[in-house]
Amino acid sequence: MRKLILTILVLLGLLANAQYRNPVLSGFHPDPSVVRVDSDYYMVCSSFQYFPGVPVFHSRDLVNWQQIGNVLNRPSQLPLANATSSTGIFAPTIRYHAGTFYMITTNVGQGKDGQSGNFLVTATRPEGPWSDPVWLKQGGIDPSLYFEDGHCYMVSNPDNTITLCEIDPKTGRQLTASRPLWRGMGGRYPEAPHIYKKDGYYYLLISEGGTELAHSLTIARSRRITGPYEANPANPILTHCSLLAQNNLIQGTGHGDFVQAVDGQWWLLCLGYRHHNGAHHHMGRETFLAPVSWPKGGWPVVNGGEPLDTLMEANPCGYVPGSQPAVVKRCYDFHESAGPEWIHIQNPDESKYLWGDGRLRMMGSPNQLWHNEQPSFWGIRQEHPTFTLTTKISQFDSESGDEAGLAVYQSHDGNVQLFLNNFQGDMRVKLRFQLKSLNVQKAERQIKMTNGLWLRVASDGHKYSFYYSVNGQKFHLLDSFDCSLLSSETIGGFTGAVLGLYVYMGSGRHQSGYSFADFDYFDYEGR
Ligand code: 6LW
Repeated sequence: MRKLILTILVLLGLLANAQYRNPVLSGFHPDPSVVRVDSDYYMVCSSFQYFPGVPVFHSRDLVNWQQIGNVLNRPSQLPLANATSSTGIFAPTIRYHAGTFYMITTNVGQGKDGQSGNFLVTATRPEGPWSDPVWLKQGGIDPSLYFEDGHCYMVSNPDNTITLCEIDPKTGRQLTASRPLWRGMGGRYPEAPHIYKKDGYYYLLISEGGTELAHSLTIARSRRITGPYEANPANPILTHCSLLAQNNLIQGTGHGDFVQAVDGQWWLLCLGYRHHNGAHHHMGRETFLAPVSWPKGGWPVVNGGEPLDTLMEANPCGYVPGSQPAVVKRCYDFHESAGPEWIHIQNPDESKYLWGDGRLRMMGSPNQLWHNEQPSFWGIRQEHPTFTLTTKISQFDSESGDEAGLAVYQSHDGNVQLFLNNFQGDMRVKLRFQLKSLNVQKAERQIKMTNGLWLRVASDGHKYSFYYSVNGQKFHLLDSFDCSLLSSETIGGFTGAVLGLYVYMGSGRHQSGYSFADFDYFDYEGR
């Protein structure tokens, strides 16, 4: 019966000349790792300095993904005190073995005893709860797991060398010495290793070239897991650093994981980024999907050897053509839990975020967004180049120097704030950007707040525009900025834009209590 349904789905897809749009997970969702359990797929991504960490997504067709939770949602699993931007959680791997889900990753600069450290956590359900960390000895980043015949192998990249050891996943004890396997084809940063077994070969998929324009996927294989590994003569199996792909909107493709679908077809989920305004990307590294074939001779070929595109002529099993939404609306009115997609910068003080009764009351922090020290901030990733986001501040209990508003936050080194400021008892709306050592106030208007203040940020993919309104009907433009101001090329780092609410106590009132702002809603529409 199941076979029949699968065949019908495949035939329907062929008839429909199926296409899907890339990225399948847009916005700052890098370093994807994927696993299939029966007809369900689960994917995880990196989360860096944000809490909760390691978002988990579910899909039935590899194209449409829904976030079902976060692997690391307790401070005991994810200590992030003083995690600077782009430290914290690097690339995770998700695997499933004998009824247990495993997620293995690195907490950079924030691990056990303040060191970078690799650890794994386990769960019986992908949405959690996940265990506390089991710390591992082998260093390097981008750890991955491979299970076979009662053995559990770990690979990572200490000293820029893909290295293997056997571990006891229950205790974290290392059972065999760390053994170098491969250094790639000579590109910088050989990383992101994953092992798969097919037709008697162990395949070792890695990335090299760095997570920028030269990023590449390369592969080697061996009859024994411990090697020696021979490199694919046709490496790299994916890169957009080629004459063929140089003008492609998608760049930096690499860091991927294979998965075999229910119908036997293989797929790659990998990261890449979309350039806007020339050679800049501000939405971080996103997740792309591509078909993988294994022609005779046994080396995998990604997307028939062609570069990836935003429109892919391929048909994952179970995918219904046209089912990717063109418009995504997310209206949060704070009556219920805000959802797993909401993130804080570092570990939050939960008592500062009170929601319910249709408003979010956020207590201020003495730390500004550029301080890199646990500001009061709560937001979601910018997932669409074109979007509009509106919020309303209905109450601002403040003293002179305090501020509350909206921020487009790429890192502590690059963010834009649109905010209400108590200036010696007057209410002012202001716009400011932080760009490395530049801190510039761009606009200021004195306002009368009777019904509240509405703040809006909108983007057409090229610039961010910032508006305010005192009645919720007529919005006034304060200023616009080129999106490349917040790009990874301008600021650096591994993260992309996050859109959030924040409250800052510049007044010093925190010594006697808290300033707070009430936000009535957070209304996001992306295209
Ligand atoms: C990650 C590495 C990489 O650990 O960037 O693109 C690092 N690949 O594999 C941070 O995401």
